[in-house]
Amino acid sequence: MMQQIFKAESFAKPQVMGILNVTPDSFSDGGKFATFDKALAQVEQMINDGVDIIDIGGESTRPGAVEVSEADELTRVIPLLKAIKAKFTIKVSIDTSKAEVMTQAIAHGADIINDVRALQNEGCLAVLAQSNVPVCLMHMQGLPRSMQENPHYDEVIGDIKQFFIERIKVCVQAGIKRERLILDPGFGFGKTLEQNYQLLAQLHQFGDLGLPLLSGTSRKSMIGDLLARNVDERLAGSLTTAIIAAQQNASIIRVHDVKETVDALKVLAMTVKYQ
Ligand code: 7PM
Repeated sequence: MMQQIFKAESFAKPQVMGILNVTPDSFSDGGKFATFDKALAQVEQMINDGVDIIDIGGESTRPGAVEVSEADELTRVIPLLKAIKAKFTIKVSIDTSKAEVMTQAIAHGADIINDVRALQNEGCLAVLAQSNVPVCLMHMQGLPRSMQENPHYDEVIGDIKQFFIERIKVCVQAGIKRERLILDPGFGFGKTLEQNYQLLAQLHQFGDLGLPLLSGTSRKSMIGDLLARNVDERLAGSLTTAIIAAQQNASIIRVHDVKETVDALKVLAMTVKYQ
């Protein structure tokens, strides 16, 4: 097993996706980048730090969160997407579950649609079928409001793999090419601490689906609860999870701390040729 994970040709350096949260209640940036100019400055900083993709999220999906209206999400996301595309040359991913937000995002040059609801909301499959944009299908058990109350799986890896197989089938039937899909087990979305770490340890098991994997653990409770650290004290834990995911062939690592993650992944990449 280890042999397979660490074989040099089995993984290239993953892409770093930098989180730009534009919701005022964003849990770890605390509304720091609430204004437009500050968001653009944050994008420029992430680009200088070596980011590959900027992920813009207009809807807070934090456990216990309430829903954001379509109008609010459009107002938060679309002008920012337009400004980033006008000012910089960088890939942008839009974190949304709403068909209308997806439509407008694609029309304004979004490079990836990142959907924590895996295109299960009304109209989403049809919107994506009419485009050629890659889409990240994330697994979530339950809904943000209550998903952490009592997560249950027969077998966490097997259950999530079944979910992916089903969503891949539905997407392909709707006219979304398989090659456009990215899979994400959804750390923290209806999983206990133990389940999150089992998923992280066994991420490579999703490799047989033959699609790129995205891993998003940055500053999450699985780190904070294990270490008893506040959100501003989770960097070491976050970097460790990024490396563990990268060693198992994750294609995209979604993070808050771009500079530090890029450094950590460069150190890892330097060892790959000797494995
Ligand atoms: C508050 C708490 C705000 C938690 C935001 C979050 C993922 C994602 C999020 C993920 C993909 C965060 C989460 N997490 N999209 N969006 N994968 N694909 O920690 O793990 O950023 S929101």
